[in-house]
Amino acid sequence: MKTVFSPLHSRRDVKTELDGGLLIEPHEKPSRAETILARVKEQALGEILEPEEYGLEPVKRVHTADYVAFLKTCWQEWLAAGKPGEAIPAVWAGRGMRHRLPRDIDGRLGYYSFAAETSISDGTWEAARASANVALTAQKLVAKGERAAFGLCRPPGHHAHADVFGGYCFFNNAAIVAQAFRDQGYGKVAVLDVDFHHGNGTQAIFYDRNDVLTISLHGDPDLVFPHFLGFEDETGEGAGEGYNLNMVYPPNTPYSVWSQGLENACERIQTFKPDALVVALGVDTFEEDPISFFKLISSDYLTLGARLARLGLPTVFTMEGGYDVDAIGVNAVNVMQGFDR
Ligand code: SP5
Ligand code: ZN
Repeated sequence: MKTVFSPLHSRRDVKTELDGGLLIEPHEKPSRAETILARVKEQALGEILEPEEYGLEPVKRVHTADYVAFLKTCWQEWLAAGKPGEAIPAVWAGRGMRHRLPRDIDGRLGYYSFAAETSISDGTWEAARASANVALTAQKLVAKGERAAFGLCRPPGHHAHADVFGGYCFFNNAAIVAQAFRDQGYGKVAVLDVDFHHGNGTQAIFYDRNDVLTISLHGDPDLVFPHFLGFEDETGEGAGEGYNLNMVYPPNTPYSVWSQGLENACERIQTFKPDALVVALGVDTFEEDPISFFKLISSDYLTLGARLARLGLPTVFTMEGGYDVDAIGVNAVNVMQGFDR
């Protein structure tokens, strides 16, 4: 399988993540992508390509123009306001307040975000743009006839809504790929999200549509991030009713249990008969992941990849989460090797 990778990912290198009341070194850090790339090379998975430039048009098919413009200038606005640290949202429109875009940067950060753990600094915009280009280049490879392609995206994307960032995500790479397939004439697309966390952004973007099926297996949002979306009674709305599927699992879930959800997902995908599949691939389901609570082991990722291959669909993988950097390369590449085998 071919891998798409951009060295520009390293332009996102924030120093802070608000966690446990402290500003810690971020879980979502450059070494994640470098470790996966090293494993791709070590295993000779296949050719490694740099992304092509697709501009902002395919990004704006799923994100609003004002949100994209905000991300572009956010860091400069923050600096211009004379703030000493990294840009961190700290105020939101709570219940009873107005969802109105303020002029001040603190207000604007809150308006365009849903969580405070995702700091912004110099280079975040460039890295997020490159990450979307990585995803779109992987999509193009598959549209041109590759059976599958690995978009080694960083930063990740699946938590980003049309106009909201958070969960380390800015542009929803999986959604951008799904929409690109649609815009190129693929009639139906399925997005399967196997990251430990709910793919809230992807769900929200396609919630009222029946041309993109969204499925996510994840830790119970009653217990973990993103807390306010991802429950099993969220099944889609309007034309999209029946085209969103959430499966939630408790702490210590092993592959033997999680994979029953995967089977459900695969059956739903087969009924849907999509023309392409996007896999939002997080490996934070790993037993040693520092912020998650599932118990998948490294060999499970080979089994996962093999199962996805049996769907027999043109498939684009977008890299999402996974924070045990020592194992992230083996686990992510195992999915690809299981798929190719
Ligand atoms: C793409 C992705 O996987 N995003 C995840 C974002 C999770 N953000 C909240 C993290 C909270 C971590 N708290 C960890 C406490 C562990 N002791
Ligand atoms: Zn995750």
